[in-house]
Amino acid sequence: MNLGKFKRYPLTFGPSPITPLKRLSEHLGGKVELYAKREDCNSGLAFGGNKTRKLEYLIPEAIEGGYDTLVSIGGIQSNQTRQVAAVAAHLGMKCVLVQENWVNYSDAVYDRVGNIEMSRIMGADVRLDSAGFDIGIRPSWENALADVQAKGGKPYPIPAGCSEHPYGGLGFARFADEVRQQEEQLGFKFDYIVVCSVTGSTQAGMIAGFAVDGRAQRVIGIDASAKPQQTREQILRIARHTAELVELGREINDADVVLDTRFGGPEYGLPSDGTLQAIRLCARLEGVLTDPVYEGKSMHGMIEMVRNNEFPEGSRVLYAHLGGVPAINAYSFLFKDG
Ligand code: 1AC
Repeated sequence: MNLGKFKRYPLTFGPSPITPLKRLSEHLGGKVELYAKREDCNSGLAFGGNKTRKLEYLIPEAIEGGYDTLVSIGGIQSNQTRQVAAVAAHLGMKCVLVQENWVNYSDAVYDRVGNIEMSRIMGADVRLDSAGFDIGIRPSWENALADVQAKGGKPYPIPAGCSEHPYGGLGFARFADEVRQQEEQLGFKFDYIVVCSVTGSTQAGMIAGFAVDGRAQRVIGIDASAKPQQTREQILRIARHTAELVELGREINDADVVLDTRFGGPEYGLPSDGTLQAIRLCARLEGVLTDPVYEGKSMHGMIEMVRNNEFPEGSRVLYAHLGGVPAINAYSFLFKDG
């Protein structure tokens, strides 16, 4: 894999830590060892997260091209937009964020706390839009790009989750290399990697990156879009493109995309009872927080897979914590009793 030919602007602290989830592993019977790779604390920029890792490969183009405004999109509680706002502030750029109405949920202050609150504090121009959930290229975002241009600015386009950006998969291809280096220090290899998927480039990058040592199909995506067909198509397309970019030397095929669709419901952004139970279990056993939109769903998936003996005994499983926790503030009603 040739990642070295791409410029990378460091926004993260360095390799994100891998920590054992010992008490959760024991609680689930002790036959499988669970670990977490902590993208939720990968950077000092507004709590970081998976998008910060992806942005490292987009930002060189934005700087070298003389762009002055980062323009991105997500739901009201988007982690993507919070991380783009942080990077813009860090670099002294302007930031325009389109926040669509992706989630059928309205806690009293849903549009005022958590991610969106932080983006506003960091100075982003936050624009609410009534359009519903869709992970593709959105007219509202194209309008925002045109608006910046019409006002004399030079907008740098960053689509939802960075996913449809040509370099959107590179950050998580590099994640695989980072894991390989950490495995050398740990003295063992992970048998499975569990990751939440919605817009696709996190899993896609991992597929390309772990294909290097034959583990593409060991990346278990847990769908949290509740529209898995679109997510799956996007993962495959981005993984293929990323594999070509990094000169993987082999095609990514349909079988390389493992996307579990059992845990994404009832809708994007709405937790099931299982999601909420998983959030509480992991929080109470490990002091590790997850959220109702992303990591709570992948945590639920991993816990159920252990309970159902879907991982062979003795497996070491790496849970990718992508850093969606700031959204939890917007769901305070669900946790009013803990
Ligand atoms: C959907 C990209 C996504 C976010 O946080 O906005 N994960």
